[in-house]
Amino acid sequence: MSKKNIPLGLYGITAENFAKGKSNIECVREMIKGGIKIIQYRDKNKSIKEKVKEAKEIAKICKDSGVIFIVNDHVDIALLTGANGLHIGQDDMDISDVRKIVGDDMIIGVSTHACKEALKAQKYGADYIGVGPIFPTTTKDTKPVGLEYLEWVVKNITIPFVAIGGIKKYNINKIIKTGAKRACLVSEIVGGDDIKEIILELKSKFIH
Ligand code: TZP
Ligand code: MG
Repeated sequence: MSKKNIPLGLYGITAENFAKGKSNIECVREMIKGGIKIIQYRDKNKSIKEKVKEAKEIAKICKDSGVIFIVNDHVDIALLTGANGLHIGQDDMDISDVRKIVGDDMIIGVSTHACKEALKAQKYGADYIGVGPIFPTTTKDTKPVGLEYLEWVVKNITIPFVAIGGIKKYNINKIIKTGAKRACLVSEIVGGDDIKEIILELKSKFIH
């Protein structure tokens, strides 16, 4: 299997604010118990010191479980923790500059909200893109792009992509119907009373 394989199915992201008192570490452990194979460490509130501590711990948990570990925003933390990947947004460094820093083996993921951003990410060497927010969400302050953009990506983009934003148990079928093979549900998973149970239920909806 390529070192850059992006697993099909669910993509997990930490979000302590939505996790009903559970820590990021606890959420990661439960997501892995549910069978999630790729986890992104994302935290917009903690100090760098706290993020480094947490990221190191999550990196170890992921490594011990054979789960792909991605760091959001921080190229330094990704390198420091030996992460498999770095996830960046549209206002971050250019992909080609990130590539120069992280080398060829690290996965680079890029959030996209429009066709031209997806094409650009693909052209400049992203290993996967995030596609969304598909539906309205309170987890991120970006306006929803709708299913049409996802449908366009399914038809026109050849690198792996992950649908994200406002996806819940009750609407994930709309995502799957487009032909998308990967989805990220942030608050629906970490905010669940039983994270493992929710993941098992969601996973059963993906037929590969
Ligand atoms: N990027 C696009 S939408 C989003 C991110 C990180 C948040 C998605 O969170 P939720 O709770 O699944 O709507
Ligand atoms: Mg970012």
